[in-house]
Amino acid sequence: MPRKVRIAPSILSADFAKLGAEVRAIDAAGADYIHIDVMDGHFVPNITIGPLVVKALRPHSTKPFDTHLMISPADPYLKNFAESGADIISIHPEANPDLAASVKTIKGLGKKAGVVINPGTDVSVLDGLMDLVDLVLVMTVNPGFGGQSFIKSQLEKITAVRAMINQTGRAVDLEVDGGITPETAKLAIRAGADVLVAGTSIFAGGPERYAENIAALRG
Ligand code: S6P
Ligand code: MG
Repeated sequence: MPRKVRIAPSILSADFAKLGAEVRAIDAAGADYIHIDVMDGHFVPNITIGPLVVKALRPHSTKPFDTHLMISPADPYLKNFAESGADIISIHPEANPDLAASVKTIKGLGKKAGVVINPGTDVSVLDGLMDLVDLVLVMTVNPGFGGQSFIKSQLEKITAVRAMINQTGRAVDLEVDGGITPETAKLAIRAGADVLVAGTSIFAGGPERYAENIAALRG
C-alpha cells in the first residue's frame, strides 16, 4: 500500500543566489525531502549543481537530501555525492549500463538507492532490482528543465511500478517528478505515487507561499 504522501521540493526552481536560505525556507515550510537535480550538460542539455553545492547546503537542513543524478557516467561521482551529504542517490539506467552494480555501490556507501524511469524507458529495467532499491522515480517529463507539462501517459507506469513495489512487501518510495501541480498530484497519488517532487508549483510566489504550496500538493 502507498504510504503517507511526502513532498520533495526541487531546488532547481529556487533562487540560486540564496540557495541556503531557500533550503531553510522549504524545510520550515514542511518539505519532507530536499530534491536536488544534478545535470551535466551531456546526459541532459542543462548544467546545474555538483557535489560542492550539495556539501555547502548540507548544514542548512536535516531533511533527507534526495539527489537525482542526470549525469553520464554516474559511477565515478557516487562516492563524492555520498560524502557531500546526499541521503538518497537516484540514477538513470540509460547512463549506467550495469545498473545493479551501480545500485550496489550506492548501498555500499550506506545511502538509499533510487532508479529513475524516463518517459521513454520501460519498467522492465527494474527486473531483478526490486529487492535492492529504496526508491523508484517515475519521470512525468523528459528530464532537463523545470516548468514542463506533466505527461499523463506516465500514470500507467506509476500503477505498474506500484504493483511491483507491493509485490516485494518492502518500503520502497514511489516518487514522481515533473509538472506536479495540485491537479496532477491527485492523479499521481491515485495511480500509486507516495513522494511528489515539485519545483515550479512550490517556489511560485516566494517564501511566504511555500507552506501553502506544499500543503496544496498533499491531496
Ligand atoms: C525536469 C527536471 C526534474 C526536476 C524538476 C521538476 O527536467 O529534470 O528532475 O526535479 O525541477 O520541476 P517542475 O518545474 O516540473 O516541478
Ligand atoms: Mg528531479
